[in-house]
Amino acid sequence: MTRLLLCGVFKPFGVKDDTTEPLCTMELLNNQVTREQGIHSPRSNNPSFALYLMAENIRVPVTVLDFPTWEEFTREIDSGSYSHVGISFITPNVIKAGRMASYVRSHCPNTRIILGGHGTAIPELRELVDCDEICHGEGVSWLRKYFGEDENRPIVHPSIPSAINAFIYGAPIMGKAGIIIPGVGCQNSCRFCATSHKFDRKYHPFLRTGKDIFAACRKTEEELGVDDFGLMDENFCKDPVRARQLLKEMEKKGKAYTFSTFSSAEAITALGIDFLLRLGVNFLWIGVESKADLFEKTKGIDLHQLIADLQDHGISVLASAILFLEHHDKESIHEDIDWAIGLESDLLQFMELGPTPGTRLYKDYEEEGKIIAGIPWPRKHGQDEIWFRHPHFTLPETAAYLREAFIRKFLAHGPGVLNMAMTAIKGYLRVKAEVAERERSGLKWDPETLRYVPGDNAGPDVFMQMRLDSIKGNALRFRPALSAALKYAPNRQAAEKCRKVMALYNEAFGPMTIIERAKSLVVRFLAIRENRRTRKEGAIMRQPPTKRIAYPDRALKPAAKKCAVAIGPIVEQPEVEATAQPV
Ligand code: B12
Ligand code: SF4
Repeated sequence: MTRLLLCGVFKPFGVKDDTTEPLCTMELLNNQVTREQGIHSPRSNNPSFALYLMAENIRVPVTVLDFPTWEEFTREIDSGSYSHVGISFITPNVIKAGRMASYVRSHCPNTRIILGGHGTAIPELRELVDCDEICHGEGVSWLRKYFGEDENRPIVHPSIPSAINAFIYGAPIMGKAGIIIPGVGCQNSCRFCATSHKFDRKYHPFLRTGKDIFAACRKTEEELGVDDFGLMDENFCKDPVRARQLLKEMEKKGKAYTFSTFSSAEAITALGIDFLLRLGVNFLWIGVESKADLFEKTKGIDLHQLIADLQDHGISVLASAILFLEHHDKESIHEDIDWAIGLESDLLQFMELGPTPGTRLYKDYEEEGKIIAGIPWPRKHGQDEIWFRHPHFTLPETAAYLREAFIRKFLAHGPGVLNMAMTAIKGYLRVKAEVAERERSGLKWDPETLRYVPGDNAGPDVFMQMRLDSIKGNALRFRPALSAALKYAPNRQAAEKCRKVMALYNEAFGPMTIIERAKSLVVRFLAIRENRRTRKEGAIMRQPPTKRIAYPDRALKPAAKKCAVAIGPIVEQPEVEATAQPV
């Protein structure tokens, strides 16, 4: 009988062994964004979204095994239950994928091995990983075709949390968000971009309309009880029609969901801040890359102004910049680092230029003989040393530039979490005043021009009043963390900023309630523990918990037919319990 195991690669991540590297942990903020911020760095893992999306959308019985230990993986294989094993991996994890495939081959020789994910771009993949099939692109349609199913069936969106295992100052983060995956790929086709090239420099939508996205949000809200979502889309604002439909749908149904997403500067500018705010965007990741206007997406845009405007309206910005670009020498790299810090985004990611297979950059560098042979794949992850010949930098010195850049940002602007609190509270006060002013002067929202225009009997803006509640809720999430931010402030500037933020909270909401004070005390107490542990152990390593879900045989059930986001039943089998955290 056909039965598929879909799994990610085995943990642990981010340790020094022959399959992974210390700066390749399974964490976004702590590893790549709030790196070097110590106890101030928020911690979390993200589920491997692709596994759940694919499992939900094929009819053969599937089991998802996310973040297994080696023992959990081999136990699953030893059960002999699977005719097919699909392994999802990115390039730095190819050795792990290879080991898993060898185990399957030697213990279950009749099982077919399918590889998918970004790691499939590795040119010599078949030498490194024993396999039968490779899916180079989008996995849902590939698996449907492979198992002889209808490729064009509507997508069933899975209900999954955006992050798990989340902590701040050692305290568990209570507020939860769901993840929505509108599509994969991006048509902007920046030369270095792995995700754009993986999907043939095209956008591949799963949720084609705003209504589809809204339905996915509703489903996730019902199943997980969340109203805040990460929109896992490389460039969400690039499809303004769909974004407008989503707002229309939310207004019609009286739902003021909130969103974090990725978008390029030109697409954000085209939609405008009034629109984004009304839509509920409270966090934007913008690739600013470099002050040398190298990319179409930032050409002619005043990024400093754009980021300040977004922040003034309560939208936190994570800007990302690339180091070791071709024009960088020992002087200009510092100019670029200073420029990126000078944008004053809440959070700032520095990544090294990484020629990854499949991209135009890789092809050019390969032809020019710039890729250095013999560097193991696990080392090519972007947070340590570069792996190509740069005219001005030796490999070993590159890691220090990156570390320095993170430290400079931290010392200049303080903890990322404090910056986000500042944006949230300033934004709340500003938006509240703007809504009141518009109501006084009779302005109303015009969905055509995406502006506020004079209107007859405009009356109260009911949707923006709801939105204000969500902005307030977002701001209040940070309040209990502020006293820990103050206690461990890295310098006087950061401490002053923290006091200023606390004063703004008092101005907006009055003194802390008893519950807020209790929460704040708990965070302070847990922060002491976290701080002691950090001092004793150096960096605290948190591994993601294992998740195992068996999906039923949907071939026996009628196809979901109502709408693009059809809801299929998930039978959650007993999970392999979260393995003990190596804390
Ligand atoms: C979420 C995320 C993470 C999470 C981890 C999530 C996880 N559980 O693995 C965090 C933040 C921890 C993270 C960390 C890192 N990440 Co990351 N991450 C992403 C991100 C933003 C989204 C991935 C995602 O879910 N996409 C949505 C799903 C639906 O798309 P997908 O994964 O591509 O899957 C589709 C296909 O690839 C295919 N498919 C995938 N698997 C399989 C399996 C089978 C069997 C089949 C048939 C098909 C198939 O079908 C899917 C549906 O179409 C991507 C960028 C992006 N937008 O994709 C980067 C990305 C994957 N990350 C990347 C990198 C480099 C890293 C780090 C190495 C960075 C670092 N130095 O810290 C670390 C490595 C962590 C580790 N130890 O493994 C690179 C990978 C480049 C490459 N060539 O491999 C990407 C592409 C970013 C980039 N543009 O450079 N990451
Ligand atoms: S805009 Fe962003 S996602 Fe799109 S191609 Fe450029 S770097 Fe990639």
